[in-house]
Amino acid sequence: MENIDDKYFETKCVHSGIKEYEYGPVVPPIYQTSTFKFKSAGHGAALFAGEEKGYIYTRMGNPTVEAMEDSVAELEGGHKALGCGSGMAAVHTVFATLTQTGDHVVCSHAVYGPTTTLLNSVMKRYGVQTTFVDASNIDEVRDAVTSKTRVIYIETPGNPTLAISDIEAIAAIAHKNEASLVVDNTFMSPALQKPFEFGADIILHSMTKFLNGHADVIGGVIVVKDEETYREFRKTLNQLGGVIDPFNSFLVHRGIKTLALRMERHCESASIIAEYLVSHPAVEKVMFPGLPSHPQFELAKKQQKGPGGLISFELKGGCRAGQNMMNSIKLFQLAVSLGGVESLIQHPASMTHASMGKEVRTAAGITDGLVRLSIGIENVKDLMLDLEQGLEKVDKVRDVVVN
Ligand code: LCS
Repeated sequence: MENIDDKYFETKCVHSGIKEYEYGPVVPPIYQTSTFKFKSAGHGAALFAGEEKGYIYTRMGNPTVEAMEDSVAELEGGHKALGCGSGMAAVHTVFATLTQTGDHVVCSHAVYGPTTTLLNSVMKRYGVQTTFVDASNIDEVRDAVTSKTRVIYIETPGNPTLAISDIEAIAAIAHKNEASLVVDNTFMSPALQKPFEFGADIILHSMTKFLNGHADVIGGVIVVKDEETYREFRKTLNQLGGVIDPFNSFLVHRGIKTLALRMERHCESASIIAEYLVSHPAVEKVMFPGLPSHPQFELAKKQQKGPGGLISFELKGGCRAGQNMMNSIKLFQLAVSLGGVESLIQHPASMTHASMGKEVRTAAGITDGLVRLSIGIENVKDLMLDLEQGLEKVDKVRDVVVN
C-alpha cells in the first residue's frame, strides 16, 4: 500500500472517527448532554429542516456517538453507521426498517437465540413471516426465497454452532430477488471479516462483544453503504429510540483502538485450545472454523482472515459432563456474552439459546451437550491448565434437564 490516506487496518483502529475538537483533545470528549442549545430560533428551525449541520438532541445525534459510528463505518468499509443501545436494538431496527406486513424473511438457523425469537414473536405479530434454513447449505437458502422475501439474514460464523455461510453466494441470491442481505458480523469483527467486500448490503454488530472488547458495555451498531439507506435507518432508529448513549460510545471507541491486537490473540489462543480439545479423550466433537474438520473450513479461509475466538464443543458425557465441567472451571468465568478480554464458558441450551425452545434449537444443531467457550487474551497456558482440571471432573456430578 503506497498511499498514506489508505492506512492499514491496525492504524485505522487507532485513528478512525477522531476529529478536531475544542482544546485539541487526542480522544473525543464525552458530550454527556441530552440536548444542544440553538444560537437562535432560526438556527433551531434550520437544524430541524436539515438546512444546517449540527446537533439537536442526543437521540438524533451526538458528537461522541458520531465519532464511534464513523470509526465502525470506516473499519467495515461502509458509508455510515448507526449506534444502537444493544445488539438486539440493532437487529430490531434492521427488521423494522426493511420489512412491512406481508413481507418474508429468510434467516439462518444458527443465530443468537433472541434474534430467532424476535422474528418468531414481535415480527410475526406485525405480519412478517420467516423461514429458517441451514444457511451453510446454499440450496436451502435459494429454495426458501419467495417473491415476498425482502431480507436474507445470516450470522457467520453462527452463534453457537459456528456454522459458516457463503456471504458472496447468498448476496447473489438476495440480489436476484431484490432482497437485502444482512450480515451479523459480531463473531468476526471487521478485523477478520468484511461482509461488504462479498456483497452484503447491511452489516450489524453486537458491540457488546469484540468491538468494545471489555465486557463493560451493552451496545449495537448498523453499518450501511449509501446515504439514502442511512436516512431510512436513521428515521426508524429515531422513532424506535434504541440509541446508544455518549459514555458507552466513548468506551466502545476506546475499545476499538486495540481491536486488531486483541483479535490476533483471540485467534491464536483459540486455535491452540481447539487443537487441544480435539485430542482430549473426554471430548466428542469440536466446532471451530480453524480446524480442517470444520465442514466449511475452505469457505472460512476464503472469507475470514482468521478463525475467531469462539469454540463450541461436545463432551462424550453429554449435558451432564458439560455442567460438571462448567462447575469445576476456575479461570474461565461461567457467564454468557463473548468477545471480551476475559475467557468465558457457557451452556447455550440452558442459557443464550434457551428462549428458542428445544425444537427450534434441535433444528439449528444446538444440542444439550454443547458447551461454548469465548477465548480471552490471558496467557493460553493458564487457560489450558484450567480446561485440563475442568475436564478431569466431567463425570462426577448429577444430570441437568433442559426443556
Ligand atoms: N448478535 C450476536 C451474534 C450475538 O451474539 C448477540 C448477543 C446479539 C446479536 C445481541 O446483542 P446484545 O443485545 O446482547 O448486545 N450474544 C450473546 C451471547 O451469545 N451471550 O450473551 C449475549
